[in-house]
Amino acid sequence: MGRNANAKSAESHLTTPTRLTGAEIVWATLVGEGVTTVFGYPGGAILPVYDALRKFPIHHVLVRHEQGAAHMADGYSRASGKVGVAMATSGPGATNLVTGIATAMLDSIPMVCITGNVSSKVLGTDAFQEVDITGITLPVTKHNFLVNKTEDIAHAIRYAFQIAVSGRPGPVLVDITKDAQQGTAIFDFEAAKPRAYRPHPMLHVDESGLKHAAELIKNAKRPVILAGHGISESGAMEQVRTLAERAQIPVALTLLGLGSFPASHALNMGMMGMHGESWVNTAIQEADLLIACGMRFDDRVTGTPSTYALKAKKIHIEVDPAEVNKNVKVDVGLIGDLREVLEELLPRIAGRDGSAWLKTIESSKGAVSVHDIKNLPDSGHLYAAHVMHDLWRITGGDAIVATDVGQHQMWEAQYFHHETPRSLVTSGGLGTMGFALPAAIGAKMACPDKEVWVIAGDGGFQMTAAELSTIVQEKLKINIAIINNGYLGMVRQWQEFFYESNYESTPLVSPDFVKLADAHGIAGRAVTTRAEVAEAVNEARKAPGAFLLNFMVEKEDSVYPMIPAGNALHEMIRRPGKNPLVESADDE
Ligand SMILES: Cc1ncc(C[n+]2csc(CCOP(=O)(O)OP(=O)(O)O)c2C)c(N)n1
Repeated sequence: MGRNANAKSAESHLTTPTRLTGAEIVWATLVGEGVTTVFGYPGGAILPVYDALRKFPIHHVLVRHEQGAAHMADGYSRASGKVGVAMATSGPGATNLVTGIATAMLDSIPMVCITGNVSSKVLGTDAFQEVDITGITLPVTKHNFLVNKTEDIAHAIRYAFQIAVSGRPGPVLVDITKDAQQGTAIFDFEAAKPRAYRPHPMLHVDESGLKHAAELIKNAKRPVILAGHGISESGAMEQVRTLAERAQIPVALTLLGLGSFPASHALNMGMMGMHGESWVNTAIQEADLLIACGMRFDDRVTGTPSTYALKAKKIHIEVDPAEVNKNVKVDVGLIGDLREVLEELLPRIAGRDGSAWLKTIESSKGAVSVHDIKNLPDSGHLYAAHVMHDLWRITGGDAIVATDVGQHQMWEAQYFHHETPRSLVTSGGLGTMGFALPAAIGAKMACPDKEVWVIAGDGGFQMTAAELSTIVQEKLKINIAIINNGYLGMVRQWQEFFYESNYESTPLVSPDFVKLADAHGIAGRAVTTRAEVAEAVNEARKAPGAFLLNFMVEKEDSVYPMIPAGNALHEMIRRPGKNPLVESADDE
């Protein structure tokens, strides 16, 4: 990411010190930071700010629930690399942001949230719609501010932007009392610049570590690069690719790493972890060296840490020192911006012959196609994998896909092949249902020329479906694919595997989603067979406005492979093995 990618030379930017109200200072500072779009919802404690908006060249997107505003700001950031901005009033407006803030925090998304609060003279008195939002969000923000003086507003907002993008990115909240919004002060954008912010005093590339890492890479026989979200966040795509190609090292990706190394590249093995492919996890377990790039050894990726990659030395390149040796002990920790560290490391890496190891990995793909649902003959049933495959094929992969959380999210990761960074917008760390629809709105606002798809389950879609109105109000061309299996699918799958198929509270009654779309003025259709999928996808793409497809998929299909939580990476459950030439999907 180009850090501070919001920065622009805005003519509208106030360059001479001017007396403004606090509310005006909020917008003037945002304009100065290059913000053009804010997602929010008004209310009494932020009304002075909303009243002042008409004087500033910022587009405000009125959401239907503040959670939507936070996810939109998050999706805006994930798709563009810019800082997303969300706004809400005090009390319930502010608390409604919390899930979205936590979602951004867990995935290191730079975001600034601005909330109004009650006047400073009644702060702490349980005044109407008062909550201690800085207290509430303390554990889920990178930093937050309570501002109760007009003259502090510009500095707090500028500081918030700087913190959001520095080091490991994350969300920052600025809570501004109503009296601070109503007072006046001299606005001086330049003077409000925060002092240099150093995310961590240890943030430099360590010479002996670089030497040690280069030595390990030179001597490795079975190395694997673990590619994480830090690659796109630091803009290190080129550097990772050079490392992989020069030293002929295969690459395994985390969910949030997908797209940061091209899916079609010969060295790309695919996704690792709980629903990663068997050869990827086997390669990690057999590796003698792991080079972890901007990832944090999440438990969905490692399985039980005590069984994880025991034969491998480990190099961890990571911007946040707290992540190094947190979940997995490493041999070399290189702390710093991934792109900068790799630029220092690459001159020390010579060409290597990796052919024997690559051949071993290739041969372990052997029987895998037998387990691939895509290879079963058309039995008349519609499987989510087919939908993902067709969506990928028809769009040529050239779309931003925002997924929700659940089975469909994993099928998307398995069957929609991402070539470019920022093309998959998904909640990895927190796993937030309801994320997809608002995040897609943010992504479309950030990248209006891109084709944008929502892929959501019937459960998660209902959590934020009210944002369909926002799509219509903003006249956005967004395509929506609901993977409708009549269940909270991923939970049902866990019940099937680990709770004797006791489907407690997972069968789901839903509205007719096509009618729901219609009620909002959005066209749509239901799809029940595999044969219809391509035609329906094309119809959606050609439609002038938003379009909703309700894919009625096989109700009790499961995501395979699966490594049960607490197991080692090589202890996986496979799709029951079948010979696709003689057995049909009816036998499932
Ligand atoms: C806000 C929230 N509540 C609960 C969960 C737990 N959860 C994870 S996946 C899932 C089921 C999702 O069902 P659906 O949206 O229909 O998608 P599917 O798995 O069927 O593709 C649930 C309930 C969650 N991740 N987020």
